[in-house]
Amino acid sequence: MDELLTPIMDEESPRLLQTISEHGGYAYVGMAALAAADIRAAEAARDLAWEQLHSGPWHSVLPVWRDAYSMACLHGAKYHYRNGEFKEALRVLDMGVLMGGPVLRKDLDSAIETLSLKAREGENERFGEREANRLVSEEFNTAKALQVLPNRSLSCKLVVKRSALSLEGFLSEYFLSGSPVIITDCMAHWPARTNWNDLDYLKRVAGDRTVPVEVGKNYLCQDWKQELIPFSQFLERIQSNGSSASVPTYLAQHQLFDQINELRNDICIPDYCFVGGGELRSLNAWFGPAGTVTPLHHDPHHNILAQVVGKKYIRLYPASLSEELYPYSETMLCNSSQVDLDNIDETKFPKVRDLEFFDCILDEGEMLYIPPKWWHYVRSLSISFSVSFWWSDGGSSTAYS
Ligand SMILES: O=C(O)CCC(=O)C(=O)O
Repeated sequence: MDELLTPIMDEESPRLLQTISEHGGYAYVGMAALAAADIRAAEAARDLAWEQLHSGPWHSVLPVWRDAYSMACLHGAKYHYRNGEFKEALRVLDMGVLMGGPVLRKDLDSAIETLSLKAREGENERFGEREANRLVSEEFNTAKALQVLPNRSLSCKLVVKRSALSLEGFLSEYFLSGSPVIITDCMAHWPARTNWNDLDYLKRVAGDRTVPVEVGKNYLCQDWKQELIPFSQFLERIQSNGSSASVPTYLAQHQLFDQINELRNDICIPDYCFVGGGELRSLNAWFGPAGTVTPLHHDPHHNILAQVVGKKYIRLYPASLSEELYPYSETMLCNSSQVDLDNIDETKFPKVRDLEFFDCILDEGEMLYIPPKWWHYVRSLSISFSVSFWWSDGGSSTAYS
């Protein structure tokens, strides 16, 4: 019989189950023992692990429960695979990738690869010669865009643009002095530049995958929430999200490229990220409709934000202006500003009004370098798909002003 192979789970199960019972997870261990042959037991085990994952703050969850969750997902996926329920198997495996632990990750990834190959069988005929069904059209009107942008947009200092900037130029003129720059003409060779504006391509490589999305105005708002949905549903939502009144769904700051190999193969890590001798920290996807807003905040890393599809407005304030930008005092939010740039309360935040900033409209095929700790506000002006590359400092860049 055709089976999903899980060599690591086969080897690691006794040790994992032993650890789980040492931590009192007898009900889980009982269910897991039956899970290979009984889908209801596999689902019950998954529910028990899920409860543990949600029993407190994420960092306080015992790591073995994350591996327990992966294990139950793998049992469920094996059952669905045997029954020819490939989409369901993929959904369960993605849940394991998104919520599970590291020990069984390789089994999850290779099972996903097997299922993706299965889904591709016979697709060449269907996806051969055809017109691309484009996600974003060329039309754009700056005057119209300005109507939705924060006051004073594009009236202060524009971020400098450099075409195909050399690594030496990047290091000496921007990286070492901690200054932002837009680099053009450096990502034309990425397959993503054509593939990601092709709706059929995105549906084909990722349609059945489960992804985490944010729903609501932005993460500082009360009604903001997170959901796990199929990527095909996400694509439908962003296409129907034309009216500015609707609440945007944003696939934001997600390590999508660790999850979906086909999309990882569409991008290249810019050489600029290796300048300074630091380490690449994370690659994140930012994919959503027009009107998504990432409120004013700063991050500790160097950042290249590569605009693959669509356009974004970005405003930057130097790190030296932190005092004037009223950061939240709570630890969790201390890198976010209390100032809503879309609606500044000047009585509460009088110092912001006349502050100088840099801004730009980042266009398809352009990369923006954001130095560490620089405050940034980002608003998408069309359907937009960007990738951020964060890397740490190797000790050579000193000026964050
Ligand atoms: O594109 C966005 O919405 C936000 C990007 C961002 O904040 C980042 O790359 O650090």
